[in-house]
Amino acid sequence: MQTVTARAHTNIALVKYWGKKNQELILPYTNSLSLTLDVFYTDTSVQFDPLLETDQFLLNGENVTGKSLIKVQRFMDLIRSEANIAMPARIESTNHVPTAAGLASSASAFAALAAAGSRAAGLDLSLRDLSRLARRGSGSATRSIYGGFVEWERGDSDATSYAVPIQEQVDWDIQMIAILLNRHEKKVSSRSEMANDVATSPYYPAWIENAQTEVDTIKQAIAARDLNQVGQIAEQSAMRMHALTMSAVPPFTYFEPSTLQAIAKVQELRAQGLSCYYTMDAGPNVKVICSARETPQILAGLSTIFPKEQLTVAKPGPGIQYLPPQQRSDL
Ligand code: 2P0
Repeated sequence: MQTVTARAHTNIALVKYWGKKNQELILPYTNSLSLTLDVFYTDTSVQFDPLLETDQFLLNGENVTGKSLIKVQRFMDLIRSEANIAMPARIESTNHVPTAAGLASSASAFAALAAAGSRAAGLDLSLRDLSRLARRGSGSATRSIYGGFVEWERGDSDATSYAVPIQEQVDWDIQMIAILLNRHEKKVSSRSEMANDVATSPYYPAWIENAQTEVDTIKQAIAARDLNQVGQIAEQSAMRMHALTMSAVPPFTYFEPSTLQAIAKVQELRAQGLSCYYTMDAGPNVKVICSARETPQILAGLSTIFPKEQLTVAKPGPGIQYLPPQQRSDL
């Protein structure tokens, strides 16, 4: 059967997804809203092959086994069942995202696998159905099907939980600076930590209650192209999410000392009149929301404490793309 290659870009949530009401279907308690980025992406090729005994998965040229392979095989089972085929597949992924360092590699990984896998199996899914399929691999992947600003509507069933584009072509000045503080694989997965926070944080009901207001307000701010309002809500949502980890049993934080240093620097630059805001995901790394116009000054400020190699500028990026095999970046 034919080999299909897809590219998906990662996304950073401005209003975070944190907690599932259905673990199996990955249905979240709340809506979330993200910005897809241009520089972090995954290329994935899938070919179904009746001669294989089992699914094979190569990530960055290395054979993947164990839990990660099982997660991918289960996802491929969803595709096989929908396409009514039984053949194993050969899957090759190249990640242009620091894996598991809090830069949401699972978002681009499962979005790319959903797109390449479904098409290689002969399915021709709509973007909405691709988003629903990607969701079954990883919640944040739901949003990586689209470019620009994207909302994940939580829905209440497999059929009604999917992403919708809010502003695919971002025609105003907003971007991010990713501060890479730690490349190492995180010790506590977002999947297990968010489940524990739902179960044990006394603040979880308040998280659910506030989320919709944040989504509604940030959508107005995006429509008004108001960077300061977008940034304020993003900071609020990030800090509330991290407050859930700190208020769980046992208490936990993804923050490292350098995370707090970065936050303090962003606050200092803002006090100097620059429009910059921070957000953190399930890891210590900090992403700074700012304009391209002020990025040189913000980079200069950040580089007083972080080496330039740790600072990556990312612009709004596109949705899912299919690539001819020769366009794969690693070939
Ligand atoms: C988000 N994160 O909205 C939130 C904010 C990290 C912090 O979605 O269990 O890998 O696969 O659904 O999507 C990261 O968690 O978790 C995430 P699963 P996922 O981007």
